[in-house]
Amino acid sequence: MSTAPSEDPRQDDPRVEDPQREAVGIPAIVNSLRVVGEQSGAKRGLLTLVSVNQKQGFDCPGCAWPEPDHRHPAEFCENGAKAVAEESTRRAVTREFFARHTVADLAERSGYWLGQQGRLTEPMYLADGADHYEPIGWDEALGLVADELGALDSPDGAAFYTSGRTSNEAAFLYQLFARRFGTNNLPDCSNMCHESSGFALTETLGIGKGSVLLDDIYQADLIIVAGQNPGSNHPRMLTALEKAKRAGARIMTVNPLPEAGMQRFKNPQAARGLIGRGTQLTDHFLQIRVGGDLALFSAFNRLLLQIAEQGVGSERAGGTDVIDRTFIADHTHGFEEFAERLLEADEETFWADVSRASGLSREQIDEALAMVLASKRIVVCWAMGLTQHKHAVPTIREIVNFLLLRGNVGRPGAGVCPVRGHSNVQGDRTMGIFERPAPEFLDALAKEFDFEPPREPGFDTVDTIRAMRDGQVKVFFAVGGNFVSATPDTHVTEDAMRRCRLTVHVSTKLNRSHVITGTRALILPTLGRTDRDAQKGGDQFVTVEDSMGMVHASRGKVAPLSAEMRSEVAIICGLARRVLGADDAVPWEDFTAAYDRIRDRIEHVVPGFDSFNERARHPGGFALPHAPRDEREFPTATGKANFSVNPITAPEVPEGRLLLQTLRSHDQFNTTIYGLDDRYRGILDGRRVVLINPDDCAELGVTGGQYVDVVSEWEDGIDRRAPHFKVVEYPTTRGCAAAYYPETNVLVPLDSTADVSNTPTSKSIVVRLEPDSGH
Ligand SMILES: Nc1nc2c(c(=O)[nH]1)N[C@H]1C(S)=C(S)[C@@H](COP(=O)(O)OP(=O)(O)OC[C@H]3O[C@@H](n4cnc5c(=O)[nH]c(N)nc54)[C@H](O)[C@@H]3O)O[C@H]1N2
Ligand SMILES: Nc1nc2c(c(=O)[nH]1)N[C@H]1C(S)=C(S)[C@@H](COP(=O)(O)OP(=O)(O)OC[C@H]3O[C@@H](n4cnc5c(=O)[nH]c(N)nc54)[C@H](O)[C@@H]3O)O[C@H]1N2
Ligand SMILES: [Mo]
Repeated sequence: MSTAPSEDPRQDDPRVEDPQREAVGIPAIVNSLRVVGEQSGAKRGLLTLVSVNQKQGFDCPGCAWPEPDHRHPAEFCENGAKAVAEESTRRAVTREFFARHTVADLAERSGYWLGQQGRLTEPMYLADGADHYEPIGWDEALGLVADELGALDSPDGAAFYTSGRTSNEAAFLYQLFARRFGTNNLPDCSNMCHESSGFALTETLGIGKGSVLLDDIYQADLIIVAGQNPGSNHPRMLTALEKAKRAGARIMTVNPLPEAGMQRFKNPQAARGLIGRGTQLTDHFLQIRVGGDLALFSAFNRLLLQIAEQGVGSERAGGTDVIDRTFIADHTHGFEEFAERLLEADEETFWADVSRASGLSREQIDEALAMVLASKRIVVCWAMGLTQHKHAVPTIREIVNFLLLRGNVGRPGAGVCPVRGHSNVQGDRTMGIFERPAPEFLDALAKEFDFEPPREPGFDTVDTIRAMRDGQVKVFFAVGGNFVSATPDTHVTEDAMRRCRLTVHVSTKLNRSHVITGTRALILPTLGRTDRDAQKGGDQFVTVEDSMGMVHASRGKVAPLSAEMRSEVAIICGLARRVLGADDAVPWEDFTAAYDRIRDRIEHVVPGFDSFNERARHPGGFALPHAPRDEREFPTATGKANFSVNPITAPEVPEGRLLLQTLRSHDQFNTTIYGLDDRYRGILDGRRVVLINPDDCAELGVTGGQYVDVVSEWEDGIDRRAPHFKVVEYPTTRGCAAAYYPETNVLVPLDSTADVSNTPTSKSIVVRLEPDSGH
């Protein structure tokens, strides 16, 4: 196996082939078995794989796509298999490993190499001025964190980060601990991910989550997949889309890239997928400009309003009313203002704006609209292609307008479907991991645990980086994740981390955040989703919530690699006791002994968790209530679903520049690199590529195969440079480019964030190309 051993960009030399036109099928199966065999050994690997997503098994640690009710014996995908293999690996990072490698040496290695070293197996400590991490006992380690936290002037001098693999039980206790300690500084990966969806949906529908269940996907007439690459990032979604198509749905895909997964799908769980031609998924592909979705949905909405104005019976309306006036009158607010403002501009100005922002022709949009008009039940799915822009929140609000116009919320086969990333990122938020908690949540927490939680909003991810940079936050504590590699402006963030007095990571695998440290640092090894979790009260299970609000149990099966690894719950409870003292009234030890006791408390605090312990044991779990979906009730400020006014805007790109989006390859899970291939896009054996339209290459005077530096431009006038990227001539939209994250995070300015949600604009960065600087 080739492992690029160092951070040195010059060692990366990818090969380029033609992109593929279909996804999954036999190559994916072969690839998953290979990866699992390499990491875990054939037997442990297979034992693990057969338990993934089974009703008595563990939740796949990969993405948040839900499990169908009738499970296939192999309810996992190639990338789920890789996620499982990464976690259940037999490779171990031991004290000898840390004795062999200085921290400076590890900081020179690639993230890929670090991850490949295996599971972390005992607590390690980096003392002030030391070159090496050294073993430390759990008591001493937790005592050290307690001392540093105790020495802060204010609880707000600490930040407690969460990544989305944390279980509901651990997340609930973690936020309880942070708030009893006295801060709402609970940044999480959501801040960089679906925060824009959360804000837009809360404001318009009253709940920041999706409004569809899997059955709605199966019953839809039209599914619009915008800004998402499910073939790599939510592969089991392709099975659901295939099932929907077989039931008569049509699929519209909106993306600057023709992603293989959305073209032809060969279902690995069905014989026809192995030997047949597979299923053509996309019926209509809108190859949009990066950042053009607000313009596209505004165009749909204006056309719908115009047809509606022409009246029932007009030819284009097909004899029926194209908007659902009863639904609008009974359930929504703000329709008149929305309609008036959208119809305000004259035709010419409006369509010029749409064309400039979206790059789409009027014909393409009309063709798409015909599909909309032909569909009674519409679901819109989206992911990072929509959320990581300056105007992400208005874009998603406009999608809500689009669905509300035809009453496509709160009835079968229709609704909003933000497709979440990490397997429990949605659950963590439900459990109160949020820097801006709702007052009702804090009230319930206060009552249950008899204390006064802080009410001031805390720092989100971007504000945490600023606060570390400015010396306000001095202790950084993370449950999961890889903060320095996932966040923007890598050099700024790394300097900010180095300014901390103490950085602590509760982690399964080694990553860059362990080697870019504060004055002192700790690595605390934890059990993952696949590991058996034995406590005083016997083997424990945890629960997670998927992207559709289904909560279910997850039971680890694999014997942990070392007795020194502790569960997240045990670590958080141990820390809470040390920090809050022997007198603290919360029974932290009891919680560790039996997680049922945590679930009893969650039931008292979080709505929708009645009889939690009983229902968590139901095979398949239970659905959380969702008032808009279940009752067409909208718990917003107006008590109705809110239409909103979202003037068209799109990123401005000066002459000779490109608009860069940073995305995932097929062989990674966020900052965890599984391998160096992006099979569907035809990129092999390397990652430093920049995909550019051949016509743009010609105009910019570069050719495929040539190496360039990518330099971003931002209003602060600082040039941020990502050196040594191979140009790949690729069928992306004119004026746009694409390259992988995290290599390109150096290009994303810390201050370039989405309005309202403060999410870094990882999908729209203005860049220029310069000759390869060779370093
Ligand atoms: N195997 C695997 N699974 C994963 C992950 C992983 O890294 N690996 N990550 C998990 C996480 S945390 C998340 S959040 C999800 C991410 O899932 P995705 O959002 O699918 O991930 P990205 O690779 O960021 O892909 C963004 C997609 O949006 C498109 N796009 C970019 N800009 C625009 C735009 O302006 N408009 C439109 N319409 N499209 C655009 C890109 O071309 C690409 O197809 O996946 C989760 N699942
Ligand atoms: N430029 C750019 N930047 C981005 C994005 C982008 O599209 N472009 N996407 C953003 C998105 S959507 C997200 S969600 C973030 C992701 O940000 P993070 O969630 O911070 O990053 P991950 O890479 O998912 O974290 C991986 C690490 O988590 C640890 N880990 C894995 N499983 C477990 C577990 O069960 N328990 C514990 N305690 N630790 C575990 C391992 O040590 C592993 O190294 O990145 C964001 N950053
Ligand atoms: Mo994410």
